[in-house]
Amino acid sequence: MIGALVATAFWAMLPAYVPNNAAVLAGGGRPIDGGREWRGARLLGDGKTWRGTAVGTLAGVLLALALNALVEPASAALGVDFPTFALPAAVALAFGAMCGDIGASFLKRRSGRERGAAFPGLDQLDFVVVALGFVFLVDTDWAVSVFTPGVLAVVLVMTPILHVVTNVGAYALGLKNEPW
Ligand code: CTP
Ligand code: K
Ligand code: MG
Repeated sequence: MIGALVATAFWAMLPAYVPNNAAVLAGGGRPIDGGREWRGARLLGDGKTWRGTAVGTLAGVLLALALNALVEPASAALGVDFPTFALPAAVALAFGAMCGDIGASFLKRRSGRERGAAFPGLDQLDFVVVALGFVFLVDTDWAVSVFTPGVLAVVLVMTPILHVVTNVGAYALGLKNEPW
């Protein structure tokens, strides 16, 4: 029962989990804010780039399409009724994750935090909250059927744990400048 909830939560959120990690690998180039400042600090900072955002979003969408192709064998193997992703839902999850991360950087700069500074709580949940918000807006019936209260509860507990583990791992591998 809990295993099925965890498996469903992980499957349904994978298109939102991958973009931030893909952005770390792809990042660089022109910052979204073009170097502009607002109220004495960068609008977003050099850590939010057009290329990272585009590649991150694309990676999440492609992952959703790959999961669609695997849905039958995966469901049969685990005995779980995994959902497929319509394109609008996939885009909402992937682009929502990137927007949540960008929004968090905006808040970090407003609160005097330099690029790379930690903001515990926000760092671990920003992308999930916006990804879920977007997908509930864009594909409401699908989102309501997939993200039941049980699945949502698992997402809120599991995401910070996965975030910490993947970021410490990326830092240890030298892919990321900070372990958060
Ligand atoms: N990245 C990017 N574009 C994005 C998000 C991330 O290019 N939309 C890349 C950047 O190279 C960034 C790295 O991924 O430095 C790590 O992402 P993150 O930790 O979110 O950015 P920070 O550099 O820590 O900046 P901030 O303090 O604004 O979060
Ligand atoms: K971040
Ligand atoms: Mg960071």
